[in-house]
Formats: sequence, structure tokens, C-alpha cells
Amino acid sequence: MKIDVLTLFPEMFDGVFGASILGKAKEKGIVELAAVNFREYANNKHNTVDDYPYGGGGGMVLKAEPVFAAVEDLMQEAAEGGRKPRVILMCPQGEPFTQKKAEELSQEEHLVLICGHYEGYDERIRQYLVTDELSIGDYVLTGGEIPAMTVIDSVVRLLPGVLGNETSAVTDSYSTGLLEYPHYTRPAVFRDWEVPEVLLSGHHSRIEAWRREQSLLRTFNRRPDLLSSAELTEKERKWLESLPLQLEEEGAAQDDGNK
Ligand code: 9D3
Repeated sequence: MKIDVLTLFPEMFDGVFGASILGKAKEKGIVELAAVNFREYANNKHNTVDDYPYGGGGGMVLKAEPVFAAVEDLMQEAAEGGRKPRVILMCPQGEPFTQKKAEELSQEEHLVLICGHYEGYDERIRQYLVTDELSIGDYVLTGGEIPAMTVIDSVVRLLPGVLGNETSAVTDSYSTGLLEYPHYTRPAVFRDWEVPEVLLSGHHSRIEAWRREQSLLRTFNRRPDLLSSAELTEKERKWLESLPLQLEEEGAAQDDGNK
């Protein structure tokens, strides 16, 4: 896979592209990552990439020309296979980025991500160049670079050969759509705080039942929005419907599960 990022701040990507899993994926030749300064494609004397909005108002608008020139140049460079890249605009108005979208993008050969720091992009970039618009969530950042890093990180870890077996992306797809249960390791008592008795019991079916219940409670308390698409048994659904709000996760399980 080839991933190009168009940005006015390519140096922001130096650390992220070089370190850890992404750095290794690059070394292994699984992914080619490049941060490209699209100011290099400005066709005017002062290398300007933005201009005042038609119709007036505050803020600057990113011009169409340098973005089209940069994307078209990158398309030609990577066009050997004849496949068109996904051209992804990082913007607050974009579709919310999800794991499903990461899986979809991980099937592509070439991604181009466009990052801006502007009040807006010339609308013709959206209309005639971009294939996807993505936001990473409902909070305001200073630009699209950190969102682009988020998308790249989540896509690259899905590429075959990037993760080891223990942390394999395949394990993700075994996931239940629920939040994870609590984990504990040694010592069994730390500052008077004990590990739940059931985990020390060696009773595998009871441990499994406790973990399932903890996952359900945690999801119920923290992310009830996930429950509608989680894989639940009829019994589990009925049990969740019977719960009061803000049930204590650990205590509730001990009261409910171990008696
Ligand atoms: C007043 C209008 N603002 C939109 C909410 C202007 C604006 C603020 C911040 C325009 C761009 C930005 C910079 N953010 C991004 O480019 C961005 C972003 C984000 O801020 N949050 C979550 N996802 C994304 S993707 C790109």
C-alpha cells in the first residue's frame, strides 16, 4: 500500500512514520508512507495556497489549484497498477471515522489524505477530486494532521504482516461489540486491594461467566449506544433491561454472579 499525506506541515509526520509499528511496516516494505508539502505545487510567485472567500466573510479558503496539482502528480507516480487512489479529505464535516471504514480503506492500494488548517476548502476540491471526507470525532483540533495520523495508524495495523500473532488484527474481528472486562495480574493483593476471588478459583466456566457479565455491565454503564448492535443472547438482553442505571461494575457482578 502507498499512503501520501498532503500537508503544509510534513515534519509533523516524521516521528509517527518512523517509530513503532508504522516504522516496522515501512521497513518490511508493507507500506510506503510520504508526507508531501503541497505548497510545492503552488503555481504563483509567493507560493500561496489560500485566498479570501468569494462573498466575503472571515477566514481563508484553501485554493483548488495546488491541491489538484499535488494529487494529480501523486496519481501519476503511483498509477502503474492502473488503480485510482482514494482521495480523502480530513475535515470536521466529514463522515465519522470508524473501524469499519479502516477495514474498507485497508483494501486499497493507494490512499491520498489531504490536511488543512483553514476555515474551508474550495468546494470544487470536494466535488471533483475527493472520494471520501472523514472526521475523527466531535472535538475541534487545529488541523487535519492528527486525524490523518489516526486514520493511517488504524489502517496500516490491518495490513497483512504488520502485527504479531498475539496482537493480530484477526483478534479484533472476534470481538463481541462489547467493552472489555477488567484485567488483573500479580500480586493477588496490592495495598489491600484484592483481585476478584473468581479469577483465582481456577473454575473456567465461572471465570468466563464473570468476564461476560463485566463486559455487559461496563458497556451498559459507559457505552449503552454499543448494545443495540452487540451480539447478545435473549437472556442477556432481558437482564440488561432489568438493570438500574449506573450499576457498580465489580460489586454488582460479585453480588449477582457469585451467589
Ligand atoms: C467554525 C468552523 N470550524 C469547523 C468546526 C472551523 C474549523 C475548525 C478546526 C475548521 C478546521 C479545523 C481543523 N480541524 C480539522 O481539520 C479536522 C478535524 C477536527 O478538528 N476534529 C475532528 N476531526 C477532524 S478531521 C480534520
